[in-house]
Amino acid sequence: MLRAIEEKVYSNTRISAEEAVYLYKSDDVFSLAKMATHVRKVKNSDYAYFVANRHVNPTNICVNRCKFCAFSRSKGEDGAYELTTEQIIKKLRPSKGEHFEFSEVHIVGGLHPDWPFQHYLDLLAAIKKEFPAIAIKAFTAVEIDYLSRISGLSIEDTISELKKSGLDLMPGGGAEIFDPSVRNALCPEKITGDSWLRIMEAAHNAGIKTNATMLYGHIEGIEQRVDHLIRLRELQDRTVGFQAFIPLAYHPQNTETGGFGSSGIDDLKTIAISRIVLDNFDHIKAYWIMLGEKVSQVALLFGADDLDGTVIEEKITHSAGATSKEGMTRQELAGIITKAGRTAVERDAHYNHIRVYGRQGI
Ligand code: V47
Ligand code: SF4
Repeated sequence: MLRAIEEKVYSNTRISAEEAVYLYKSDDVFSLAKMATHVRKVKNSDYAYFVANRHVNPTNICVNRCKFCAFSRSKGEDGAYELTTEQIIKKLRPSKGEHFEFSEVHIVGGLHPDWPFQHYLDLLAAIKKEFPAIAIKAFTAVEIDYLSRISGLSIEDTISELKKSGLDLMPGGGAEIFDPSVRNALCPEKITGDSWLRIMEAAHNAGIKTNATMLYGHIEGIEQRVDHLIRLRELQDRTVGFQAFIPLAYHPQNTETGGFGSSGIDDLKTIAISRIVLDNFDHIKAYWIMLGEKVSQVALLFGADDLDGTVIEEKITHSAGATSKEGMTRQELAGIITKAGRTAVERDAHYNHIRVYGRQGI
């Protein structure tokens, strides 16, 4: 079967779900890396991207309390927090003597029981007013569904109001695993996989590009991962609205789900199989926060073309035991990309090139 799959991949032909399952079950990671590298090269040459971004989580108070999430708290619980709009704005201002400008702010948070829809609109408008050049990538499909329920607006009108206030892009979180049996066991309060896909389709139709994710390494099986990828591929065929796919390596510490998390081999296989299956996605991100710097570097040889960004402050994975740093400088990111043999490119939120680095990472 491997020969038949290789023939398809090297002639830029789509592989089936059964073939993707076969690749997952194979130990031939070298053939996998070679195939994924072929796809990556056709799409992105030797470029490997990063973005000067900052993550902000306005609150960890969440009515959903997913069992794999160590970040969320209930209202009044120890460790629960809420940031004001002013506190968020302050995080985006360069510190004294610094000329650091972010291209992108990534905003996701818990589903707060009391904040009205207007609070979110005001937050977007305040950021846009002070930082018109920063692209706002905010709110997962799960948050959009929640905002639609608290505002009483349709999904389409909710997205349209957020866009009018400054929303540029949406991140890919909340997808987890679409399969209902896994989803019900992990996060019974969360919107279904079908709803997640429907909301992304609405965002794409409104001209908002989004990302897509898959949380792997918990209780799911290989078939359920592949089903997840195929459903993303089908939606992308219709909308071409996804920018990047980001496999999210589950971190088990302090979670109700527990377990051990993924292995390095599983991380690399998942990157490579995503690259091969998602032939209609331009970018596959190796999110260095979750994979660590070294696995992310190797992931660049397994089909990834993007490491995400400077991030600065990361709470979701670090609450669950991540041992990576919380942020990296542009120079550090360019350095690890260059040392992996790729051409480092600082991009903006829309993948326009800002700076192409030389072979020394400078
Ligand atoms: O939606 C929650 C996941 C997501 C855990 O779009 C966990 O550019 C691992 O979506 N272990 C948020 N993951 C992160 C996310 C993301 C990150 C970077 C870039 C982009 C992008 C999106 O993190 C959540 C959930 O799926 N998550 N708990 C955990 N214990
Ligand atoms: Fe809430 Fe998101 Fe954590 Fe689920 S993953 S509990 S929706 S913050």
